[in-house]
Amino acid sequence: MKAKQLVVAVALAWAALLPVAKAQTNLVSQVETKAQHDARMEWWREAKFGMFIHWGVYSVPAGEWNGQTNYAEWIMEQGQIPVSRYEQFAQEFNPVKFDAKMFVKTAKGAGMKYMVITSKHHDGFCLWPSALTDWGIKSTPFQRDPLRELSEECRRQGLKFCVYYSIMDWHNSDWGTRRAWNDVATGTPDMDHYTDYMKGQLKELITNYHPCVLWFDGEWESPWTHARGVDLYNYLRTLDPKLIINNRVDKARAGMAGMSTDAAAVGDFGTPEQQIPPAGFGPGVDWESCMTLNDHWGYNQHDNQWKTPATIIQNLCDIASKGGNYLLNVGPTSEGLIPPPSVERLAEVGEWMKVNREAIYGSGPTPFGAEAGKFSGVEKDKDGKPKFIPAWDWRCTSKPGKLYVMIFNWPVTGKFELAGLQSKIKRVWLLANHKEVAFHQTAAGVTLDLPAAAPDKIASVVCIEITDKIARVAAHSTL
Ligand code: H79
Repeated sequence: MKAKQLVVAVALAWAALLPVAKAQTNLVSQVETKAQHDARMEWWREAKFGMFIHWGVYSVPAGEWNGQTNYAEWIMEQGQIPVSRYEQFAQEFNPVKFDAKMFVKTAKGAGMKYMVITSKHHDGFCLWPSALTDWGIKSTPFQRDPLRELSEECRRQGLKFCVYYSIMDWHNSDWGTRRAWNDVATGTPDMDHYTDYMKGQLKELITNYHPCVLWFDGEWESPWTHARGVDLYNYLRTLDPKLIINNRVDKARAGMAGMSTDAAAVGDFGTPEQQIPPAGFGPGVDWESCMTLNDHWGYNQHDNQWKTPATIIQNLCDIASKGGNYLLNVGPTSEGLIPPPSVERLAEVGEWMKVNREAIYGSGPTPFGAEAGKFSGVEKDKDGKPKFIPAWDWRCTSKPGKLYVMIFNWPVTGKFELAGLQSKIKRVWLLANHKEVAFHQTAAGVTLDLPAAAPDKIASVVCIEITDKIARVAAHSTL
């Protein structure tokens, strides 16, 4: 790669900060103005960071079946476990250590603003006492309702409570692609009947627990159709006009990249899974990257591949700088505990958020373009030649009149050059200690005179206050 790289950041990055109407082609959005849509999405856009919870009867085998140890919430399917055998796990699901207060406190302590819990995963097991099936918490020794406890506790502690619901159902007799090992199913699959079941269950969830988001999944198999997705989306919005619904309610998701490919698709936000898009998607496109803390969603007793606090915090910065939300997963045990390695890491994220929260909540994307943060552009080798420092060096978020530069690799020279910034700077300071940072602004950009040592070993945030409402950034060369 050549040392000199032209980064074309201007037009796109500039546009990323301007409110531009999104083409709304789906049925419901036609009766919702842009202002109404923005009002409905407001808390979600502001929140930026949420907790995903994958919890169900699969936490009993804890990833292990027939000598294999790499399973989790897909264990029934991947192990081809006869459903009658799988059902027996319910008798061992007795999470007496479950404490909604601790769950919510753990999320809140990490700086998360919402939680999304699996009300029903692909195995069909219901984490609430549904009147429409016995397959769920009702068939366990645990005669409590985790969704009620969590939704009430979320309300008490000021978190938004949301639920995941799988469209695909490996247990229900009516799901159209019934598995050969479903030895409890009877009759012939009937998707109309199944859709009524789903609607009945979703009505229970909305009426009883008032979720703020419905997070669908398992939409890809052929029995689910675009028409069913549109109908379901409209039905749910009728039950609760404020509800936010992800794009997996429809059929247009481009695999794990997660964004809808069809303008006619319904759904309020895109859902990249286990990945962060290389850049944002421009104005008017809402998205949320969901990711695991180790290598599984559901609890796996053998999985110790925990991400470091640095990775988690830098992922959060990266996602925010591209205009997305971060939905970070925990997989509680069958005793009802969030694994301690998860709790420890989330606490570290919380320490960072305590200091740097204003760079994340309610922030907009970087005006410099997603590529700009790859190089600081000021490091020189001993011969005075420009030298690359490791990729993904810094990220930036924005708010009216402010830029937040989140530096991952502190420049050894203490000089940090932000090429291309044209807005007049009023003041620069470090969030970590509120100390002012001297700066030198020229037509080419600004050089910050940082202290020798990074105030935060993972991501130090510099706030740049500018006189303009929106950062003006020129096309620039980073080196
Ligand atoms: O709940 C967690 C996982 O159990 C679930 N989604 C997260 C949030 C998940 N479902 N499937 N997968 C993860 C991986 C499956 C991927 C595939 Fe496909 C299904 C490959 C082919 C069919 C999705 C649809 C990707 C391409 C088409």
